[in-house]
Amino acid sequence: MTEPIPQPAGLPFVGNILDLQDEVPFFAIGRLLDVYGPIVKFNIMGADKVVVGNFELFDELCDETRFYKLVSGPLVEGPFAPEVRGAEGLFGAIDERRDDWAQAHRILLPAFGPLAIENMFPEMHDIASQMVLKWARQGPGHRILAPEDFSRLTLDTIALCAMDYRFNSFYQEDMHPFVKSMNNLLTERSNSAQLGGMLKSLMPSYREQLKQDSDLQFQICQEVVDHRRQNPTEKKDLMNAMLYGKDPKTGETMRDRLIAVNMQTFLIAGHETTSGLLSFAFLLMLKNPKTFFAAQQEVDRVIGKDKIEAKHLRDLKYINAVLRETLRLNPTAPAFQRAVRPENTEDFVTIGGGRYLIPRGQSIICNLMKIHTDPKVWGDDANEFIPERMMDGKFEKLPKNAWKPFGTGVRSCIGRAFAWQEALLCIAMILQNFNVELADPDYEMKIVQSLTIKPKDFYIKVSLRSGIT
Ligand code: MNH
Repeated sequence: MTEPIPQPAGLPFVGNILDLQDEVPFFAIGRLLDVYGPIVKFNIMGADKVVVGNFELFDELCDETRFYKLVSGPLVEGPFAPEVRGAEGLFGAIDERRDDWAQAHRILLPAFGPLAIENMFPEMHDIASQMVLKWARQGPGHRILAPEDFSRLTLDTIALCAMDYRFNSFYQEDMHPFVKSMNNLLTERSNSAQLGGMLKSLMPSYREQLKQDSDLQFQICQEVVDHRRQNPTEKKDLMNAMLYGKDPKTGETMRDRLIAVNMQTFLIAGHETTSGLLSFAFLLMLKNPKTFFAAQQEVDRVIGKDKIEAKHLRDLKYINAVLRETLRLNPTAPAFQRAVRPENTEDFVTIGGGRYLIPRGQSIICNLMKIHTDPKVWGDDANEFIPERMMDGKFEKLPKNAWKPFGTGVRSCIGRAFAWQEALLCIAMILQNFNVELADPDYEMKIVQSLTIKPKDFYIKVSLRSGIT
């Protein structure tokens, strides 16, 4: 009744590593799905990986009664093992049964709620204004490397909103050491599936570098925690929520090490993904100029020349749809893992109507780009950028698990409302102030992957529409 999961023939010891060579490791997996079908298995250095790439199988894996998020691999091994780090952050926690995850989740959920996020609006506005001023001063001839300035924006925003810390990235040519170490860390960790990366990862000097990068970030976060302990404020930011928030279940507060690890998590998870979203949104709009003008007209209609306020954002229906459609085609966190729930003690379960056997403890990688472009859900124009399909009640009518760029279940993104407000505000402010064009009119999208994806060498030029608003 069951059938084997298709797997390309591999080599002894290294397994299928040669099938996975690509500048973008993620695309190599996409190619395997194109060749072998909606589910494929491969082996890297003795570890089996299963990848799923259509809606039907994914829908089944989203069932929280049967599957859950289980983290395995380099993210929780070696220097990143929880015992070594002394605390588990929300994102990387091995599973939802871990005490650190459960405590931080209960304390932080309200701190990321709608009201708390709206209170962060003035700080988000502050940082977005810095970017707009910089662009205005640079003038219309200047080539702006969009992903870089969007990274400045999202890093400065999360640091200001989460811990009242100013990186002041718009006043610096070079990216902050935190960003450099983070980029190293993310790229190198995802490259460890590559042949070169794999060989490198066997070298002690290289592992030492990874650890140093991570330690540097942790240290910066620890210093900010210490600083706040010594200089308390009334501010309702995430730092105070973590320092003083009591777990509703146990009445306990978070320990400093756990606070620092989660701060590091927010700085990483909260900045790359959102900056990628902004980059892809502009790229897709500029490649489909009608959508750019529709978005700009919406800003003119809803906000005009007024100062942007939180209440305006609700009425930006078209830009809202632009963001949804952007994350459908380019989910900036392009994959996540599901595994059989530990409550299930069977050695194997089946998926796909009994077709495929999945062993207990096996992580299944969900390839969002493939799932989000399944023609059975999205039709023959699944690969086209059409924001209209995400508005006027159509989004709500989609199958429940058709659009999942923020993950699923209890482990889904805690920062979703934060990212959304930040992205809407940033796009609105840019469109209100500038006309935007591709600096290289023939630019074709090239994607680079670290842990997230973003467009490579994507330059824009902007010219002021009138005075700055
Ligand atoms: Mn975020 C989890 C995508 C913005 C903090 N995020 C996830 C997951 C996805 C994701 C997917 C689930 C991963 C998994 O199942 O393994 N996140 C995004 C995207 C954006 C984003 C596409 C922006 C766009 N995330 C943010 C922001 C923050 C944040 C902003 C913080 C300020 N995300 C998290 C945290 C988790 C998470 C923390 C882990 C939640 C948990 O496991 O409890």
